[in-house]
Amino acid sequence: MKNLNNGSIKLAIQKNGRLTESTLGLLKSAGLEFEIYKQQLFSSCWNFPLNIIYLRDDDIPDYVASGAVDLGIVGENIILEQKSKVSIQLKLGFGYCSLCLAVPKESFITSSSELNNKKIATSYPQSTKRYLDEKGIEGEIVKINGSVEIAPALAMADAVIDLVSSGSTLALNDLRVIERIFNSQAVLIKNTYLSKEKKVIVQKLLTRLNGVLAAQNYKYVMMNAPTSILKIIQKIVPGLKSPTVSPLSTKGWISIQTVIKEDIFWETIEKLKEAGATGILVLPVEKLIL
Ligand code: PRT
Ligand code: ZN
Repeated sequence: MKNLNNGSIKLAIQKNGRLTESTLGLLKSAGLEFEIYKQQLFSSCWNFPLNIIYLRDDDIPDYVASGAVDLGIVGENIILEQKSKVSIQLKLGFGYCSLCLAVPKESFITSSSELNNKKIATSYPQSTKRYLDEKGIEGEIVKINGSVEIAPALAMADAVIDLVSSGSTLALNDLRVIERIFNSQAVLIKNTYLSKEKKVIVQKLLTRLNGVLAAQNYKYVMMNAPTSILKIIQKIVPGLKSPTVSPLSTKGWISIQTVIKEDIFWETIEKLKEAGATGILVLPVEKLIL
């Protein structure tokens, strides 16, 4: 049997589920090379001291908290449900969802304050209990492992507390959201007691992952502009430090290269065009080390 305690760090990820594809994509984008076969329980990276362990998502926080593995990638919702003793290192920008309180469309319940003595179906009993306690509500929690949304139609519950992303499952089951309890996304978690040697490797992995995540937030932009509007352009796109400016062979014109944040991309492009920039070329950023 292969020895996984060989000085490499161990990262647990979801074996087969909603987070798997994005997690593997992120690791590959960070330049980690490994192979995966179906039914495989772990992979070893051949260009980084990392073993990837494939687990059910619910088991990942305990494996990390106990030190059986050093790192894990899992939904924040599971950390909040299990109150795991792990430290969240990075928010990974995928697996977005919210834990929501929902009731049948025709229900008279319009707010959480009307849940006293009502039955609430959920796969998240601890988060639900905390929520009810905070609100001072005495509700009866009905724990269900899957297909929570069907519980009201079967008269098993008056309300549900479940994860929602697009909202289509709720709509299909004639349910409406009346409160959002918390938002969640995939996170990288870490065991709180790592050896000095492992801390060094984890830091290297964090630098790589941060590089990929930061790059996703930026676009690389090149444009031409009359030299006379350089000051205005610099105000619109300050860049990471300042934009790169080089002369064009056409007199009185310059080429400007910079990065623009994804969330303000279109408004920035509009401002640049209004200011007089032309030939705006936009490229994705592969890695960005800040
Ligand atoms: O087998 P394993 O135990 O590993 O996986 P699992 O079946 O328990 O989990 P999985 O793969 O379904 O989800 C893994 C993680 O994805 C969750 O812990 C969340 O962090 C995240 N995530 C993001 C979601 C959703 N979006 C989501 N929509 N997890 C579940 N759902 C379910 C929800 O429970 C509901 O049934 O999808 C339905 C609602 O989706 P919409 O799009 O119709 O609103
Ligand atoms: Zn699960």
